[in-house]
Amino acid sequence: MQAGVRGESEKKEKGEIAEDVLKGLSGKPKKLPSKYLYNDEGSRLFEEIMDLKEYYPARCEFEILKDSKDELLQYLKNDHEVYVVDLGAGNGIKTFILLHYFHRRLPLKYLPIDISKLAIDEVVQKLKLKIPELQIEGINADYFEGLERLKELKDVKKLVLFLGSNIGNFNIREAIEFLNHLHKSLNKDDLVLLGFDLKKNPVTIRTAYNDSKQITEKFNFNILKRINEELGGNFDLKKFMFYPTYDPHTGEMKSFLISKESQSVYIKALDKTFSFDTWETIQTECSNKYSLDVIIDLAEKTNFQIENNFFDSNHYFVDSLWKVK
Ligand code: AVI
Repeated sequence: MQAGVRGESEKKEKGEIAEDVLKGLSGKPKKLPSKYLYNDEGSRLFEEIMDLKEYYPARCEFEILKDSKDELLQYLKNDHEVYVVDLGAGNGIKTFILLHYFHRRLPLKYLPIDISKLAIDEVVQKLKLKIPELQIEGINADYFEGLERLKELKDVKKLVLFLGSNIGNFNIREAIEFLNHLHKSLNKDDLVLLGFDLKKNPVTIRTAYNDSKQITEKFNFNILKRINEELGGNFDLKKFMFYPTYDPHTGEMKSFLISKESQSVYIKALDKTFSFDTWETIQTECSNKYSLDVIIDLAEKTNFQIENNFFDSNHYFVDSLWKVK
């Protein structure tokens, strides 16, 4: 058995966060990259979100993976070794469904990749206990560093998982750039399973990001806490409000932190003061919701072939299986 965690990402992130915060808070409108929501505290809060009754995507994807694991296996069963690469693995709990089913039926190696070192450490530990015979190598990296790592795996069949509608946090231009990059990191016939949240009743969507326990609010406020802790900011969290809003036409579910008064915030690491007007917004997240037409278009534009679409019983969510052309 092989188990270990590589970690380069966190050091690099320290310099990047200062640069990105400077850019994001200097822009008009103000915007912070959602990847900074996921420090250890943010990743823990995101796990709580996945257990919320309002946050349907996690439940839908569980149902899909449970019901489609055998059909998925059929696409892999003729390969003599398969690497399951889990981009943005989080706690890996959904992937366990597949690993548990696949590992007795296929020679398998599991590569979970996540920006949170804590999440990776936990997933490796948990798997060591649950499936001791599984080969696993945890990688602490962001998506693009993770894709670089894939290029090293030349002669093995890969199934890349990009689940949980993580792709929805990119806009269309970024999604195309990411998928082109992913395509270049893979070989012909490698497979990708992509989770897309679909357009549906707008109330269902908005409620998923405006939960009654206010965990999503805490999750978004964590980005300001992080700036205070890591960059010496003096954001007074009480002077901001959380405001999630869904546009059923574009499919954009956006979350904002809004300044309730005119105020200034000083960030020591940048030696800079940022002013906020009353009701000025900072966008912290955008979670895109898709139609099937857009998914088909994305696959065509990035040179993948759609092999199958696995839906949950409500057709709220789809795990779309793509093959490298
Ligand atoms: C990780 N990502 C796909 C989640 C989403 O739905 O956009 C993050 C999230 N934000 C609030 N709730 C969940």
